[in-house]
Amino acid sequence: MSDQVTEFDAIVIGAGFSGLYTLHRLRNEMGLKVKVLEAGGGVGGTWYWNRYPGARCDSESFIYGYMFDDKLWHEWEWTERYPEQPEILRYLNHVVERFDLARDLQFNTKVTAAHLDEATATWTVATEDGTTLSSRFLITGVGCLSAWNTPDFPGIEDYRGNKYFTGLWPHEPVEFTGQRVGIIGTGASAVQAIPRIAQQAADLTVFQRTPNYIVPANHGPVPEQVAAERRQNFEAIREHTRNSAFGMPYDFQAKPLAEHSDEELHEVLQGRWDIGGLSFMVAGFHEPIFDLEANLRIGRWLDGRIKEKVHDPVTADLLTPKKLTYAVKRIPLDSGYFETFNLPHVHLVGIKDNPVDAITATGVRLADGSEYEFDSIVFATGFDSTTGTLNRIDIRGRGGQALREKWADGPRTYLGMSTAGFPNLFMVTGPQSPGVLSNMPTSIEQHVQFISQLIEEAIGRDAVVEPTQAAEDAWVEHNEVVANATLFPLADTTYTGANIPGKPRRFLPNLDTVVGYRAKCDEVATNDFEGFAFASAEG
Ligand code: N01
Repeated sequence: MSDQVTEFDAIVIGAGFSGLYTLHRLRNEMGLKVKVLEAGGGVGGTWYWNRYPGARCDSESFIYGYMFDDKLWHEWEWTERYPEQPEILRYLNHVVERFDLARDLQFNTKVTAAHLDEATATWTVATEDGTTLSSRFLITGVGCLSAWNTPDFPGIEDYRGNKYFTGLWPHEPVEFTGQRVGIIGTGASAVQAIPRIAQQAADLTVFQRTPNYIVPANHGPVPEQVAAERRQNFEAIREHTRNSAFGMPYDFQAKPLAEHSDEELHEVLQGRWDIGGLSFMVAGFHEPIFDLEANLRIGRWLDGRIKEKVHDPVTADLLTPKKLTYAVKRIPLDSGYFETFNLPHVHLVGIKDNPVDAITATGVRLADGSEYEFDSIVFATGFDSTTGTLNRIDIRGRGGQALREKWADGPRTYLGMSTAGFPNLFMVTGPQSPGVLSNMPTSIEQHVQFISQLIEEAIGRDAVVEPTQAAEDAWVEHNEVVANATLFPLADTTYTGANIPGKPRRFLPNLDTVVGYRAKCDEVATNDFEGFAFASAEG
């Protein structure tokens, strides 16, 4: 330990998309001494842990990657329309090699605390193995979906069968052949996993709390002609992606929804349905985000698709959302999800009004006393999204204030990248930035570029930098105003924190859109980093 370097210009927490690009930017381009600390045994962040069957990204592969380096984008060939989890890891390892990042990545190192020493304006970072390191700047690249949500089901520890968590899947292959399997949760992860598990299991029971609208992925190889056109149009695609609503190169329909007859609407929606993917929404209509009747109109059309796919009317009805859902809840992408419920060995159990009472030694018991026996249970119960991972680290700023205490009633940030009282601390895709409501690599690149500009400015002024209280207050209020102009806050979702018992109900992502948020950040940078205070590093 003694001859190891422990003092850095910058420490980065996390070696996913955020951490890798931050390292490249700060070390390779700005010449800083940087260390990246990563809890996992390799790069990937959420992709390192989420290895469940069927795990792949719902953003299309041609936009799910870094765009800051033309050569990197051109030299990497994704094999299919959506990148599968193992391929994303191969891509990120290629990035590591390409930019010589490995020497400053430290794996199997879980950060437990980061405390500010105000006198020296340094951060002291503690890890689970008892090591401490220090740095002038601290950047969190912890991702929005890294704090697994394991519901507090009584008896979970006593279950004698195999337990799996989608967000913490074993590295070795998991075999369900011949087994009775139960799965709790029907979010985006479960929608990917269920058809694959059903192929192996002798009997599969799906416990559903809330049904969701789900759009076909239409996964498969990308035709060579399409790939060639994209290669030719890379610069236009990049511009479009960066200047779009959700970090995807699509635009909403120009003609208002209300001006469509039912026949015209059917034609547009069927066209988008046949193409598949998240573009169903982001190249569809924007009105359902703001207007309940418009939202329910799309919902009714989607109800019809569920009825077409699911043969048993009772099951189809159970799979059909009964309240505001479309667009305001993350749309999972489907590769045979609904059809899986037509298989005789697959059963759907609604648990909205009959919740899980306990996990027993042999399976699941519901509130009405009914019991189910399983060889394996899969918990696809999601994440304490956006704030969970940050709050699990004991981060303390000025006066020893804990970040989790400051955020006890919900996160307070400026631009989702900084928070008052925590100088020289920057968050990539933090709360109140577009985060999970955008194609992550697009947002990550923009954040890292902004943060590194700010760090450069602080170094140039020999200063510590943090947002003013006034700028933070205004940003928090602005986020609420923008969110409250939409239907998003009305739905019980991960965006509002409603999936985690006791979590304050706050709308977590910023809704200015990727292009609007980027414009705001650019304006801040142009106006001498308006809203940030630079103080002498001497204290
Ligand atoms: O988690 P979720 P996820 N009792 O929170 C249920 C990203 N992602 O891992 O809806 C019973 O969506 C819960 O029910 P309800 C994507 O951003 C990306 O599937 O809260 N059930 C829900 O059905 C996504 O948004 C990709 O009522 C309980 C499920 O568990 C995010 O990850 C792929 C329960 C959790 O669904 C999270 O998706 C997959 C309880 N106590 C995921 N607690 C790609 O792009 C929770 N549930 C690849």
